Amino acid sequence: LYDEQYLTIAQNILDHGYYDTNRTGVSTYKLPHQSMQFDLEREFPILTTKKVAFKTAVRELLWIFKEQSNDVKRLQEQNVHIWDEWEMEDGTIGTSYGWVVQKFHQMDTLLEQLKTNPQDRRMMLNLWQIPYLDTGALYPCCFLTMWDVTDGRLNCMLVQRSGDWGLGVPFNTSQYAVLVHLLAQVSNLRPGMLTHVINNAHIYENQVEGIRLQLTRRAEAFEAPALWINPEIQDFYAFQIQDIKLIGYKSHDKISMEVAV
Ligand code: UFP
Repeated sequence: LYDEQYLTIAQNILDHGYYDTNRTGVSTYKLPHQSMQFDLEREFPILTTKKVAFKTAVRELLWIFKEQSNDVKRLQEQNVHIWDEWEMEDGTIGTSYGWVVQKFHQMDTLLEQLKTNPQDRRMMLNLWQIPYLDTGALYPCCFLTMWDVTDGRLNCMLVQRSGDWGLGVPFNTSQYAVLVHLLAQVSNLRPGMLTHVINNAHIYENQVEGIRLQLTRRAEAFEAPALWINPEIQDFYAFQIQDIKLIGYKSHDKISMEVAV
C-alpha cells in the first residue's frame, strides 16, 4: 500500500533525517535517495491516511502534459491555486513545465514512440532543459520520466530531484500514476510498474506535527480506490477532467500544511 511505503519513509526521515537549511529559509529533515514502487495493475497509489486533492492533482497534470501550458490563469479558472505563489509578471510560470514539454514536442514524440516502436530504449520526458531553467518560475521538481514496455505493460520511472514529503510527494506520485494509466490506454498497453525516486526527500520543520498526526493513523489505512478512465478516449489530447475518476476513495481527514516558497 502507498500509505505503508510513504509513512515508512516519513518515519525514517523523522528518526534519522539530517537537519539543515535550504533555499526557502524553512529548515528540513532530509534523507537522500528514497524510492517507492507500485504495480499499477494491483493498486492505484494515493494516500488514505489523509485526504489528497486528487482532482487538483489531475488538473495540474493535464495542464502540464495535455495543454502544455504555462498560463496560471488556466488553473485558476478551475479553482486550482497551487501555482499562485510562483506566478510571474506576465501571469505565467515562464519556461517551466508545460512550456518545455511543448517547446520540444516531448509528448508527441513519446506517443509516437509508444505506438510505433515500443521497444525503443530512448523514451522519456525531460523537463530539465538547462537553457530554460533560469527563465522559469521554479526549477522542475519531478523533472524526468523514463518509459519502458515489457510484456504489454507500460512501466515508468519517475525521478524527482527534490521532494516535499508532506505536500508535494503524495501529489506527485498520484499524478504520475494517472499519467501512466492514460498513456497505457491510448497506446493499447496495460499499466505496469511505477517507480518513484526522490533524490532529496525532506520534511519541513513546520510540517513535522502534521506528519506525526498522520503517522498515528498508520494502522487505520483504508483500501486503495480504483481509478476509472473513460474507455472511449483513445487520443491522449482528448482527455478531460471528467474522464478520470477515483472510485471508492475513502480517506482520513485532510491535514493542513504550509508550503515553503
Ligand atoms: N515540490 C515538490 N513537488 C513539486 C513541486 C515542488 O515536492 O511538484 F513543484 C517542492 C520540493 C521543494 C520545493 O520542497 O517544492 C522546491 O524547492 P527547491 O527548488 O529549492 O528544491
